[in-house]
Amino acid sequence: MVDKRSPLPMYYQIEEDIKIKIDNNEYATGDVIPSERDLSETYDVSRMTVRQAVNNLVNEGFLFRQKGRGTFVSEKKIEQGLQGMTSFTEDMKQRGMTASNKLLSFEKVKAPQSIAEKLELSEAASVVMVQRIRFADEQPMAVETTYIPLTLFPHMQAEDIQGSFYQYVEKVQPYKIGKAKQIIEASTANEQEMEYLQVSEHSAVLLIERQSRLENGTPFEVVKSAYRADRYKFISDIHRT
Ligand code: 16G
Repeated sequence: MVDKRSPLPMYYQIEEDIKIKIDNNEYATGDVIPSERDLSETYDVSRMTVRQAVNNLVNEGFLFRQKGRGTFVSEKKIEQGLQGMTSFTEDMKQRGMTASNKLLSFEKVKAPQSIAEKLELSEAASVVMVQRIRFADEQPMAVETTYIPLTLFPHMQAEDIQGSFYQYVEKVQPYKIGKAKQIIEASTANEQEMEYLQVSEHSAVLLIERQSRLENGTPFEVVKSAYRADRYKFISDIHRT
């Protein structure tokens, strides 16, 4: 509940209270939340204050509005740990969801300069460039462009990356995957991402670049992914050293 004597602003307390109700399923995914008028009566505040709280929750992706119908509870975001170097397929399996992919392109091309540098290849070297939409339970979550050195996987075919690439690397080749560097940036979906991720204009996406190495230190992929920010949040444990 909210405390009128608290120094915390009322809109903020209402926001937190609604978040708790979403967390404990009092407001379940897909439910319509009470109207502004009802909420202003419940919390005994002005409609302006309620609107501010609800607007913030809409902007943060906890709620969404539908014209003429009301304000609804969004699906909970997928919480993705940043510790282990897992694959998309493994991440989904661990959550009891089914991963699937739509292969948009599979091409053998000359490595773009920035990619060649990250893969520690000479400029004339060829890479396999793969673009995939990644789905969780048939909902698009991310669109990924993967660059793979052809020298490491000279026989790679489109079918090999139809499923899990990491499985192909570890079981089929087999190589041992070692470690990666990952960079996360905020952005808004471009036209292609809007189409592939089925999100509207100005939707937030998380751009992630992963540069991965085999256990022996050889770079084996550079992956540029755009994850839906309304469906994903990334979590890490940190220690004060
Ligand atoms: C994840 C990785 C990506 C990797 C892929 C392999 C991030 C940000 N990216 O999507 O770098 O290539 O998993 O998944 O986590 P797969 O084995 O299911 O194809």
